[in-house]
Amino acid sequence: MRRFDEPILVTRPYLPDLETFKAGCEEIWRNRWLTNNGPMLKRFEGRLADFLGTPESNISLFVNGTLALELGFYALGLSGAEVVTTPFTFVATSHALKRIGATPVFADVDPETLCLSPEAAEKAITPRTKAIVPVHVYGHPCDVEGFARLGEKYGVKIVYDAAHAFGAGLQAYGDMSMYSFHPTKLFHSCEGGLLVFRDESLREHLAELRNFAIKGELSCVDVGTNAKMNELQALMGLECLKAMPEILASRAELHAAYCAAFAGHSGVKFLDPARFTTSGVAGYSPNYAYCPVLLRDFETRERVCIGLREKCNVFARRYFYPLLTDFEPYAYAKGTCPVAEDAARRVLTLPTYFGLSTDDARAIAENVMEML
Ligand code: T4K
Repeated sequence: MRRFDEPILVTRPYLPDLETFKAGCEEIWRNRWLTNNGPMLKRFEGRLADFLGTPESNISLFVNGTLALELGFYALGLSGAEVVTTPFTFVATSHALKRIGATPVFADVDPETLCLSPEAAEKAITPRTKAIVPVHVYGHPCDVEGFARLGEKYGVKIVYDAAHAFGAGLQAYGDMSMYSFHPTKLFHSCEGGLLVFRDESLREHLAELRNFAIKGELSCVDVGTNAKMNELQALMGLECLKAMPEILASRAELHAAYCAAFAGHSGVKFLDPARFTTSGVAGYSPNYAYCPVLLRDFETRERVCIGLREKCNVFARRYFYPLLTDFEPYAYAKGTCPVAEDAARRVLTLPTYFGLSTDDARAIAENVMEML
């Protein structure tokens, strides 16, 4: 069993070259402009649009992913509606719905990706349903074609929580997608959130909503909030964006190293991140933002998770356990999604980040196998 001298955390943020970052700070100092739609923010929006191949008129930046989701849901008119979504996610997905007065209706997940299943979602649709909110969980692409069919058949919006999926090439799908730029994501801007939307007429409303919905000095057109990204965040995002190819390559390498190290072990099940990826045609693929494995049962998962901490100094995490429906605000749906419930009790997300070596990944895998 290998004990690491320094703690190995589930993730570490990519950090750009400090001297280049300082040069960007000097520019901010010269501008003496720190937030409220500043020049760094505009440059960052431009570079993101280029990176995604999406017009700037169809994207909008926010201070974090949660407020981006909340304002996106609000701008799409989902207040008061039922929205079909997944319990296998971070609490922010459902919190953002609840906070605008929508009701999350939970449907089960696909066992191979742990993303919302279109078949299960369809069964949960009622006349009050206005949207479906799937999550590209761990950066695994959802069955985007299946959801597009549901959107058309029932006339409901498809809004992706793509918090984990930046760089996976999924921006052309759904009415809207939200990317989180939190430091625990493979790409970040210290904190941040990006909305990509199909209807460009939303851009102006979203820009108002993130700035209190004030218009000029003399009018206020809606109940907005303060969700503006500041200039230092935008600078961090600009610098990290330069490294996206290396960041993506390192995640894919680590995923391959873990797969090879565990190859054929009956006690460790890998998901199928590329299950809904029609490579070459649609141009999207998993970004391997996280490395989840399913262990045999709850007791094994707990033993391995605690053993890694205590014996090996490795801090794997149980994303996403407890399941949302175990939490008080969503307990009304407890017991309704058996696939998600089983996965939450068996999942362990292993460390993966730019700077972790494939040798370290192999050593972590060997430690796990010794504890099975
Ligand atoms: N939708 C989904 C599906 C999401 O997963 C999230 C966020 C959102 C929406 C909302 O997006 P944001 O509003 O966050 O943009 C983390 C993050 O806080 C959260 O952003 C993320 N999902 C969630 C899955 O994970 P914690 O409580 O696990 O974070 P924490 O502080 O324990 O950090 C995790 C590991 O990363 C630790 O081992 C320490 C390390 N770390 C963390 C930070 C912040 C660093 O090494 N450096 C750092 O700067 O929630």
